[in-house]
Amino acid sequence: MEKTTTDASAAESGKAQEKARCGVVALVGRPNVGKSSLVNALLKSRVAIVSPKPQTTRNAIRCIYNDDRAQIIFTDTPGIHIPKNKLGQFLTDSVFDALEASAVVCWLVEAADRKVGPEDREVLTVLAEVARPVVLVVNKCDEHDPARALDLYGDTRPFASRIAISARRGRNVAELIDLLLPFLPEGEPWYDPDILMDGTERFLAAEIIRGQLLTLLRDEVPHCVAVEIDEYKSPEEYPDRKKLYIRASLIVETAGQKGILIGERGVMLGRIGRAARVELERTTGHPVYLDLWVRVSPGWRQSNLVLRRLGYS
Ligand SMILES: Nc1nc2c(ncn2[C@@H]2O[C@H](COP(=O)(O)OP(=O)(O)OP(=O)(O)O)[C@@H](O)[C@H]2O)c(=O)[nH]1
Ligand SMILES: [Mg+2]
Repeated sequence: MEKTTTDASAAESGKAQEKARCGVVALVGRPNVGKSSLVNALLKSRVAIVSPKPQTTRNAIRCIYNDDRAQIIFTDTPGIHIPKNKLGQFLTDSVFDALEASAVVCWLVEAADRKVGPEDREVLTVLAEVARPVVLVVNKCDEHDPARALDLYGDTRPFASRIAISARRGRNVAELIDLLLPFLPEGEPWYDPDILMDGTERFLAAEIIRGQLLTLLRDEVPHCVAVEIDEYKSPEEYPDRKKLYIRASLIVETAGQKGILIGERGVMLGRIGRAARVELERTTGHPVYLDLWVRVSPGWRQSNLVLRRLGYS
C-alpha cells in the first residue's frame, strides 16, 4: 500500500517536471492520400472536408489537438500537384507557407503505391527546399499491406521516422502523436483548448457548403466552384433572429456550370442547400436559414482579383 502511494507521487512529480510542448506539424502529400481524414482522426471530430475527389482541400487549415503533454497544431494542406491555373498555384504556395511555420512535417503516401509518381516527386522537391525533419506516414494500411510502400519511399530521402497508419480506422493514430511529440519545442499552448480549428465562422460555413458540392456534383464540376459567404447573421449577434442566417454565392466559371448546379427545376440546388443546412445546424448548434445563389464569374480561377477576394491569395 505504502509503495503504491510513493510510486504514485513520484509519477506525479515526474509529470510536473515534464514541460508542456507546443508546435506546428504540417501534413503534406499529393492529393487524395488522406491528409484531411488524418486530421479528423487525430481530433476525433469532423473538422476538415474529405472527399474521394483530388484537390478537395484549398486552404492550409490549422487544426488544434490537445492532451496533457502538448498542444499540437496540425496544418492540413492542399494536395501538392502540378498546377494548371492560378488557383492551383495558390494551393502549392500555401503548402510552402505551412512548411515554413512547422517544427516537423508528416509526408503522407498510400500503402498501395508501387512507384514514386510525378506528384510525389513534386513533394520531394518541396520538402528539399524546407529543412525540417520529415516523418513518412504510409496511410490506408486497412486496404493494403504497407511494407512495400515503406520500402519504396524509404529510399527517396532521409526520414526522422516512419509509420504505417489507417486514418479511416484510426489505426496507429495515437502512436503517430507519441512519435511526433519529441520534435515539438517546449512551450505553453497558443490556442484556447476549446478551439478545434483556426478559422472564422464564415470560412467554416463556406467549407461545409463546398463539402456538399464535392459530394453531390460529378467529375470536374466541383473544382470550378467557389463559395463566398455574403451575409452571416447569428442569433448570438442578432438576438431578434431565431435562426442563423447565411447568404452564400456559388461562383462558377460558365453558364453551363450554372445550369448543372441549379439542375432541372432547381432540384440540384435544393439538394445542395438541404444537405449543407443539416451539416451547418449540426456544427453551429443553431437552426439555419441558408440562402444560396449561383453567380457566373468567367475564369475566376485565373483572376488574381477574384482569387484574392475569395481568400485564395
Ligand atoms: N481505405 C482508406 N481510405 C482512406 C483512408 N484515409 C482516407 N481515405 C479516403 O481517401 C479519400 C481522400 O481522403 P482525403 O482525406 O480527402 O484526402 P486529402 O489528402 O486530404 O486530399 P486533398 O485535400 O485533395 O489533397 C477519401 O475517399 C477518404 O475516405 C484510410 O485510412 N483508408
Ligand atoms: Mg484534404
